[in-house]
Amino acid sequence: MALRLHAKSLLVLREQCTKTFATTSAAKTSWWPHVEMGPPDAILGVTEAFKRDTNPNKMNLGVGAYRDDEGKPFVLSSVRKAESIIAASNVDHEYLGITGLPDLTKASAKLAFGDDSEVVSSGRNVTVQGISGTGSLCIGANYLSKFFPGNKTVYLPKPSWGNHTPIFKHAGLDVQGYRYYDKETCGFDAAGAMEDISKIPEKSIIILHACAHNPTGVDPKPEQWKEMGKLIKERQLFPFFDMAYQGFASGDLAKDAWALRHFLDEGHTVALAQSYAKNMGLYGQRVGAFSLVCADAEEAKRCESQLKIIIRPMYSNPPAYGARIASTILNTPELNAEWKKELELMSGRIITMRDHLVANLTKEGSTRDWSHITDQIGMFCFTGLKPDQVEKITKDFSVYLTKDGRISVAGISSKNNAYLAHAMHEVTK
Ligand code: PLA
Repeated sequence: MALRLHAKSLLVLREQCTKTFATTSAAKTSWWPHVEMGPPDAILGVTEAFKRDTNPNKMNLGVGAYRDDEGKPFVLSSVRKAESIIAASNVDHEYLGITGLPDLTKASAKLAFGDDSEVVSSGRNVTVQGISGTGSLCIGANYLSKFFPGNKTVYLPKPSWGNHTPIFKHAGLDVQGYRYYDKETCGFDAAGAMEDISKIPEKSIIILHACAHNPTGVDPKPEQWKEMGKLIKERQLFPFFDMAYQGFASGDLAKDAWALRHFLDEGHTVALAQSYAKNMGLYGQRVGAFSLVCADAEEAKRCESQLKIIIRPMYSNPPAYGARIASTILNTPELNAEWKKELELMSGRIITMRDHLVANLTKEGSTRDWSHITDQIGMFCFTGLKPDQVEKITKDFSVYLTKDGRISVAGISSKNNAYLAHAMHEVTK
């Protein structure tokens, strides 16, 4: 059946091509008559629509990009200072090695696993620079596709970041899910998650959001992480942590890495994707890292050699500038201290915006329970707005968010918080 269909579509394609090539000699050759218009991206497409809107009150709560309280993009002062240091140091523009800037990858491993981590001191990790979080996930996905010895299926929390599915599918892995979010409580569905995880076929891959789960803003509590860790061990699953928001959830880098470090303490060997987009505000610089924690240093060396073979044909070697900024901040004590304060400032402003939003909704006279807005953590809030309410709030108030009802709290300011509350109340009352 599938074969017949395939043969039929090939026939149509051949007819279309013949038509194209049979046109007058002056006509441009078309190779792509069969290429259909694709849908806009679920997250970045929201920004495109926002840009087209002329309403002066418009709000972009789609993509997770931090704004200051004036609603402006925010460049960290630690980043500015790192840039001055780099400018003054007269660096050249030679290629980095395939695995990136060593000062960055070493510091990234310590940032994730801890300064006194046994993993780092024993050399059990291989850490390579990646093109931000997405590119680091892609390196991991391609590595697993090629070398994972078990069931090449990735289990994602339901829901997960929208780009996870295509990243793993494009690498040739199967994608399935496990229960995670409870719509009734707007919280973690612990019982559902544990039940589903306990049924995942042995030796599969499980994706865990290290902190500040996207899109729900709902993280398991330490006790629940411990239970998940045990189950994952029992099922012999391979945990792949996506840590795109370290420091952005609680403002504390170590606290946000707790779950990952707990898994390591329990003897799990894991994969990890890190991003400096959010916590250093280096969105467009595309700085990140991919790590594999192995059984020993010798295994790590072998895996590193294969990661290089995967990276080389994709983009040869990673970009240097953003890597130098992140590395300078991580490796210069004064800048590091300043960065930590700025993380507290950013995560603190987000928490304040959550509090104000709930207060403003109450002022509007909303009688709904909005406590999940303050219970959830990190950049995003899963508001519970239904697709028709999302459509209405965008159409009537120029408030842009993703269809699943997720808002980037980092995009709200003191100035437009009340406007958002008003709009949310109008579409939900
Ligand atoms: N992993 C998760 C869970 C993410 O939310 C994001 C970004 C990434 C990885 C990758 O980010 P990076 O490649 O920029 O480092 N999610 C954003 C942006 C903030 C996006 O969709 O690209 C979001 O709005 O969901």
